[in-house]
Amino acid sequence: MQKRIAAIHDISCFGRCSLTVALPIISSAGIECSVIPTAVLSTHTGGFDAYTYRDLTEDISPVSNHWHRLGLGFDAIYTGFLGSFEQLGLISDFIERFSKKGCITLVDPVMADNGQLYKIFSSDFPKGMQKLCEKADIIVPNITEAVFLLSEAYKEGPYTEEYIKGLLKKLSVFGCKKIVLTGISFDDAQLGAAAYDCITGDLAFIMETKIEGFYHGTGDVFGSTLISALTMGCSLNRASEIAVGFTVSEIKRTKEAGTDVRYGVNFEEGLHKLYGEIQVK
Ligand code: PXL
Repeated sequence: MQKRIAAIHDISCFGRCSLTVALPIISSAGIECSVIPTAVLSTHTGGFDAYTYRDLTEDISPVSNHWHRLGLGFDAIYTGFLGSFEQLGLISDFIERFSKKGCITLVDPVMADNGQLYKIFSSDFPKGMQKLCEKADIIVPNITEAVFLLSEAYKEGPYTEEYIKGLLKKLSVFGCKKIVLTGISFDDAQLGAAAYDCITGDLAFIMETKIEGFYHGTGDVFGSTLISALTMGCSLNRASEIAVGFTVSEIKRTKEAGTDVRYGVNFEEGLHKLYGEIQVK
């Protein structure tokens, strides 16, 4: 039977992130993608002035209630950028209501990057996000989000293996089963992710050659690819390899084209590769 994912993110109308990334990637994997938009913005918040912002907090419970009455179910729930502090609780309730047995809940604690909390979030947001992470099977923080979840100070990379292992161990106390920590580096040449199984203790580093430049929406390209691969039955390590590989190849194409980094990555021209790669034989 065809798989179905509920993707809960904002719609940034321009700039390739959140739902404008999650929908096409999940669909290209052959998975039905239902959406709950958390906010509508004219652009994402990274580098554009005077973007519009419509908070959709009031719509979440009515959508959830309607879906409940329809008896809908999901093979995975994938959450990202939330539009208000209150949404943390509403999405937590949504997860309790809709995560049936076998449903994979992936929480991307989108709130910070490069050592900084996004300006639109209050300083108590990370504590609230920690509670939502406790509801997840898998969390996919970047290093900045990991230290905010742990109330630790941010350190610039490169990192030592001990430091990364320490972060993963501390994050695993939240009770999730798996963690994929993104944006890790052990030297100046490579960048990648750590895939950690909190139950078995298995840890894999998936590293690729670093491409200079900070491209927006890459976390969403990564998360959408990861949840698609996991939903189709890939192991954590295989799904992480596919997600790192796809994200890096799409950044490469964008860098070669010389596109403004705020415009996100050209993943559209790589989507045709995903379907075949994600199917488990
Ligand atoms: O890609 C993360 C993201 C999602 N949504 C909005 C953002 C960002 C990152 O800056 O601003 C609105």
